[in-house]
Amino acid sequence: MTAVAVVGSQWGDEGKGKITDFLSKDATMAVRSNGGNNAGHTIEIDGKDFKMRLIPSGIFAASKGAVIGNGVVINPEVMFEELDNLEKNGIDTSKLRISNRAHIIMPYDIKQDEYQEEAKGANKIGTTKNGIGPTYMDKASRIGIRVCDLLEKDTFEEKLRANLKVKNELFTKVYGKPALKFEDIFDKYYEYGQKMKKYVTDTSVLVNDALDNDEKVLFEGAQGVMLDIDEGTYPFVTSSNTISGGIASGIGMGANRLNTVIGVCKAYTTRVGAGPFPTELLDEVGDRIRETAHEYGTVTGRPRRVGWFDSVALRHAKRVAGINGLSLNLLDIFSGFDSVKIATAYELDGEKIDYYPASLKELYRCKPVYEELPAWDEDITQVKKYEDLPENAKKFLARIEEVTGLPLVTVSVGPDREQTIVLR
Ligand code: 2SA
Ligand code: MG
Repeated sequence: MTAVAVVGSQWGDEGKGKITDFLSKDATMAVRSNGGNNAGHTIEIDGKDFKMRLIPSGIFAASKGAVIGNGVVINPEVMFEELDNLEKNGIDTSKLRISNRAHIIMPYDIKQDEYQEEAKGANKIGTTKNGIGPTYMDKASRIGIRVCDLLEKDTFEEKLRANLKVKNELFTKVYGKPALKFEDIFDKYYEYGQKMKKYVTDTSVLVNDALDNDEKVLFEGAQGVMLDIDEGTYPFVTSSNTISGGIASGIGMGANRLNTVIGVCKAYTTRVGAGPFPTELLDEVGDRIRETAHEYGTVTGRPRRVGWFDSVALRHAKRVAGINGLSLNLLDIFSGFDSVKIATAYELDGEKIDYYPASLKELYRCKPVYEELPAWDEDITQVKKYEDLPENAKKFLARIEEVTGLPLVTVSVGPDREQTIVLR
């Protein structure tokens, strides 16, 4: 397999870092193609934790390059912080490559994210407030500032002046907030561009060349399919395509390039921020999962919403993202539970359905149809082989494969690299 993609198959935070780390060992290139610093996972290297938000985590292993593709939105400040931290710890960052077509998250985008959310009141999306949405808005309205623009002083000046006029009008007149000053942004961001220069190239050429040479390229998805701008629970989604189709456009390659799309999921489901969540548990079972698995945001510490495994959502994710293998995390959480549930269908207005409705109103009326399976008492955190799992754990996994129609590739029984059962 030369082109392998890892995508979140739920609402993000599925633990993509672990399988990514696992697969990057024999990849020559690691690529990010969507999102920005709204993503993030922690990678442990030689006993040190590295929080990766923007730079592909394959920077540690991929021999030929870690690529930030054109579909990514870049906050230069965050990127250089990340780079500095890596360098301070002796990690070689010279292999980083940044697309000249990627868009820059500007200070006004971060402000706009904040003001928009504030103005929504009770209807907040619950964004990460990193300016992701407004930057993709700028891109779609064709006023975005790309990496290549940052490198041309006159182009950058012209675009920044024009954009500030529009944004400041919005900030002062609609939101009643202060205007941003050209002088506070221009030099700083031009400097970022100069610092960035040595990494900048046409990354589409790099990635396509690697694939032409039959090298193994790992595509690192951010967020999850259910947060996809087109196929997720719109408008409670992020602003990029998190499905595998987003990889083709986010890197500049053919959609026929990908061989394998691994969907990462948990043995249950979580969601951060607002929006429909049919299998959500608002009871002590949900609290128990949250506490046992420590389901709190890594950056904000926000408690994550928790629910049972939802095969309706997962089958939707499988279809829209072309997932052909499943990597399941956190199976160990259910040790000591009496039983576990899997949603196999929904009931909508008294009728059983097996598709994921587009209408939010319908989604809010959906009641999951559950199948209940007995759990197990044994601690499974030291299990290395599938055969050694308790019978009920095996039955649970077999049922997940049946209801999703997907083969399990790995099952994780703990956070450590070694606590991974490889099935295929
Ligand atoms: P935004 O900031 O515009 O993207 O927010 C829009 C919605 O998307 C949700 N969102 C997320 N939810 C869970 N995890 C996220 N990122 C993971 C992390 C990384 C990952 O650990 O930070 O899994 O790739 C993420 N990013 C955005 C957000 O809560 C809003 O509901
Ligand atoms: Mg996370």
